[in-house]
Amino acid sequence: MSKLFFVSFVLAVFCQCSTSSKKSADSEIPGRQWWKEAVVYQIYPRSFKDTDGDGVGDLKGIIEKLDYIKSLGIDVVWLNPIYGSPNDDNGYDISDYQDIMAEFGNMADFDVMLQGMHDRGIKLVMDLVVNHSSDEHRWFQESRTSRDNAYRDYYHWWPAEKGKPAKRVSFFDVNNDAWLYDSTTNAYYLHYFSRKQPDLNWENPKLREEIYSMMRFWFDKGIDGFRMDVIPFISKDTTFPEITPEELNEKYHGDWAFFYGHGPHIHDYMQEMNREVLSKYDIMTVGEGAGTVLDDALLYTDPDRHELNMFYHFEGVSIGYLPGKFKVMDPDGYKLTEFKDVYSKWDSVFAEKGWGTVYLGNHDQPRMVSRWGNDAPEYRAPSSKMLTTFLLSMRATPYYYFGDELGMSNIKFDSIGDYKDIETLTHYKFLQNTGGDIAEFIESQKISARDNGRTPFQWDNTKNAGFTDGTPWIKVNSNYATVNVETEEIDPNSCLNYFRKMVKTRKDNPVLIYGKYHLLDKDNPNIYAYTRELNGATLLVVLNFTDENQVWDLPKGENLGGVLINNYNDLAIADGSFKLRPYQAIITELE
Ligand code: TEU
Repeated sequence: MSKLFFVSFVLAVFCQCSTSSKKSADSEIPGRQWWKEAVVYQIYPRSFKDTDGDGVGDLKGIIEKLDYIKSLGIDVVWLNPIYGSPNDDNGYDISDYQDIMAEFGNMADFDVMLQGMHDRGIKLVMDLVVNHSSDEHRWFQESRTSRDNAYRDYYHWWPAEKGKPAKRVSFFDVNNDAWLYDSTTNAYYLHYFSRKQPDLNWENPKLREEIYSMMRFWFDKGIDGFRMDVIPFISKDTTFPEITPEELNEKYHGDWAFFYGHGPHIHDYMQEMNREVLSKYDIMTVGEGAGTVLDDALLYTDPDRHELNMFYHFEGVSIGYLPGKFKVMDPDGYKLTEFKDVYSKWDSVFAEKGWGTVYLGNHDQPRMVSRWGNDAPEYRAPSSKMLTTFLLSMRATPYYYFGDELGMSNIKFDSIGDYKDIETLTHYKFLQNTGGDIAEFIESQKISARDNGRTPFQWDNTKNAGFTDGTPWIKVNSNYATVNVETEEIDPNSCLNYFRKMVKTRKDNPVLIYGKYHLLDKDNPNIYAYTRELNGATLLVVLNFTDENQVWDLPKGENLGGVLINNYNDLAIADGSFKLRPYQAIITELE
């Protein structure tokens, strides 16, 4: 930028206070639903707050922190699985769907927690994990005893006398093999995930009825919805045909998840579940759209099809990894143009029907600031706030991951010994067994490993970040000395207080929820800019995704109105251009 241009800047100073745009009257918005207007806050209970000193978070810990959760302004809590489980995959291996995991507490604690949320106007969404159960579930224990057991057909068995079953890959197996031989009945059973997560057989109507009755049990207790784990995977062609590598490449992008996500009866099951259970309650549903593509979006979410309210795609979180490698980042990072393209495409698919979701972090992802922003000390806070601005200004229900409101970042373990996650541990063993590149793997996991998002929540700067008096089940990030609730509460410029402001800004401005999204300056590799427009009110969102100052020209003929939010205390505008600081994010009115 020329010196001349620099000096010609007029520095306009705006406070970070948010105003609301006047023009969009709520009554004029068609298709309103509470779950479209909700901000969902995801809590990984294992790492939230421990009250009994065993180093594992618990339901009493959530109860203790309900006022904190309320203070964020969020509407819905999504809890990862809290059911009976031997924890091979941290609760995604369920041994009793109608009980509470002993480490987390008991059903009385659950009832108090649910009531406490409802008393505060917060809704609770639970995790529904029904593609598989634990091998310690009573059904599987029965199923494996004999070929004529009443529960045999609750799972997928392949009799060994028919030879080896056709190849299926597992995501969490040291051999990547989804079939495991069981000598008791001389048969193989199917497990897309770990050996301790056998896949349930949805072809069996008795199994489906068991699941529906379990869902009714939780709805009758008063929960407000389900997030449905790998729900597209539940339907399988139970003849288990061979899939050739060519077929996998041509039809399924060379990725088994896309094959698993396109079973023959998936929409029959979704519609049956809706008819039998979901339609009878005022609840919300969101499917984890593993293995789905853009064309599937409306099949699941078009209200006329009576399936789900929302589902979330994986296209966004897959950007920037090298093809053919397991979650290894491109050394050049990700391309913002690709990022914009993906989120714009997933906005447009819901332009007329259905409704989207947006997320940058969850328990399967690294911390959003490390993956999508910049966790260097000087940029951690501004880039966290910038990403928060993005998530809460899109036309989609935001799913916001606990700890991101503090700007928590990746722990970046140096040693495999620090990891707890079955995904990392099995992949490491697989590489060891097959002579893979271990050093590359350890380095790449510092960016992409799931455990980065699972470290304990940082409450204060006392021992273990105030998470536990015992030994935490996984190490605490050492940056807890400064990145924690207590410190951020009293700092008006903290990530925490910015998150609260941004939630309020979204609530105060229905245009940020329902307004039409329009991408600007599509090819700009540094700036993500878009407008949101509803009933004559237009807001402009401008996000600097780089660690450098950027100049961005206002669209011709547009006049700026008030600034709703800004992640810096000042904003430079001159001669029709913004001069944005590193990771600066602003939302202004356009008049
Ligand atoms: O994740 C499903 C899924 O697709 C994962 O394999 C995901 O792609 C991977 O974690 C990314 O690294 C769900 C749950 O969210 C996950 O925690 C479980 O481990 C998995 O299902 C099995 O239940």
